[in-house]
Amino acid sequence: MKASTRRQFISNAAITGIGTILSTPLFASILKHPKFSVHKNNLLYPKQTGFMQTPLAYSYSALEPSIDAQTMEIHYSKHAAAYCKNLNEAAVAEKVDTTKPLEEVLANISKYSTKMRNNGGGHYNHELFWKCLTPNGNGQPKGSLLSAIQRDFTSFENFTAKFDESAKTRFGSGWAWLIVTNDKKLSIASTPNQDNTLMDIADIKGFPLLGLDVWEHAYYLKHQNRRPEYIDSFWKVVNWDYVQERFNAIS
Ligand code: MN3
Repeated sequence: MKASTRRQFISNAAITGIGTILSTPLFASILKHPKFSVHKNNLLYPKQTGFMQTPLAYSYSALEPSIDAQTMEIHYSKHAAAYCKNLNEAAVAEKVDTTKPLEEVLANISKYSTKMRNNGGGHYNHELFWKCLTPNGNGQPKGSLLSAIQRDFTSFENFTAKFDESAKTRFGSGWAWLIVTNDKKLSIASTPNQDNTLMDIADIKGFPLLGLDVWEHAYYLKHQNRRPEYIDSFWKVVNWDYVQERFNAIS
């Protein structure tokens, strides 16, 4: 087989593989939705400059006293920046088209390197996390999201209790998630390291609406070993409007 033909064959095979996973209703609806296209969602932007960090919509100190300024600054400008840099290196090495949604890579992450898994997940998770936070958190979801939470967890209090449990019991480093599963139910999941529920290797799969970073780097300066205290603080700064926006995109 000529090199150019082989390249085309490999390329076609890759597209077919992506197509199989993305043909599930959940992923198909996410990727088609204009809010989640690369250029409009402001989550992964802009075209032809790779995967970039979105500027924070608030200052480092804006989430005080729930999350302190020094933690936010180090978390955003060091930890998350490193995931972004390493993701872009992996994207070059593994010939990822960075004009396409990162969700496509994550949905096929078993085909990529560990570096891609750790940093593709790390970048996506943190970009999501910053948007899930706001200094103007009002503590409660509303409308269709609240209805869905009440439908699937009986009450908002039951939901937060289950989410708290998931976040507290994640051993070591990882994330707690509120997700929409393929059968359009809300569910809670937890993933280790920088994995997330979009990944084909995840135990529980679904589209993440809300994520909480429970790595110690996210809370140790202020809350030290008191992860439950950090989780309580998190609820005071959740951006329910953004969570609702993500829910709308796949409802
Ligand atoms: Mn983090």
